[in-house]
Amino acid sequence: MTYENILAEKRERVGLIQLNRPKALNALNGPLLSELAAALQAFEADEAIGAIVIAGNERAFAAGADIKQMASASAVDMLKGSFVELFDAIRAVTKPIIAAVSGYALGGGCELAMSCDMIVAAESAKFGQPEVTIGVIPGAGGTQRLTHAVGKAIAMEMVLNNRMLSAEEALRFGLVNRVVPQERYLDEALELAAQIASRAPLAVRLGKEMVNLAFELPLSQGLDAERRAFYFLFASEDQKEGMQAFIEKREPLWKGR
Ligand code: DAK
Repeated sequence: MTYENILAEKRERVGLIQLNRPKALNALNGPLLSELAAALQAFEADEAIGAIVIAGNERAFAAGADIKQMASASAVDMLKGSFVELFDAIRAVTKPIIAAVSGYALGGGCELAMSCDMIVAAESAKFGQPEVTIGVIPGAGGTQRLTHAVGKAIAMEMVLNNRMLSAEEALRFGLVNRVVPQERYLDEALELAAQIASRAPLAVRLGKEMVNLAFELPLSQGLDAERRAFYFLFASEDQKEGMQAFIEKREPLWKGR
């Protein structure tokens, strides 16, 4: 499939999606959001893909929703728009998604990064929720996921007063996994994704699902769900293969079954 606002390619078992509206700092307009959702769905359906990387460019991961498109929108336009479609699509992806962030990740761009499973940040990365400066609040997780990640004090400053976090601050507050030299951010994200894609696919899938459940369920229910998922993996061929390979001192050959 060819796209106009993103680039999508396969790098062995990793699906790489690059937002590609550089002149608008990758502002998330309707067509870009729809293409991103379609590319994610395509990689999710592709058995050869084990993990996905979403990146922008050096100057911007994404500077948020396209304000020029949004300025005259009605509440119903927003409700029916592609933003909701994209974030629903992301939630449906069972494969790990890594955001590779350089430059601005603002508003919906920060929310997009936070809706991924991990974030690799370049030294230049800047995270912020500036919606209050244009008369709204975050609408795609910027008050919720952000607060889970950085805690109430910093989230309040970001949401109420447009405090931006540098890459180092984002690391210190637990928003990102690692900060790497500028020229390495995409390669680091791709290498991390390739490593994860080389693990047992069903275990990776259930591991992601269970970590995400920790944000939804009380501890006792989360622990029960985890235990059931653990038992379930003993019904997989990959559990037999993984343990046998360990005993035989060889690399496992995963089937995803
Ligand atoms: N939208 C549209 N165009 C944008 C943009 C944006 N968010 N950000 C930048 N651009 C465009 C600029 O207009 C400019 O275009 P031209 O004027 O050259 O045509 C070009 O990108 C370069 O930007 P600047 O000239 O402003 O570059 P600077 O280096 O001076 O400044 C900046 C960079 C990132 C600080 C600045 O561009 C900026 O403040 N941008 C806006 C950041 C922002 O407020 N983002 C939050 C948007 S609100 C939803 C859920 C969530 C959302 C929507 C819906 N639903 C559940 C339905 C999300 C909302 C948001 O994200």
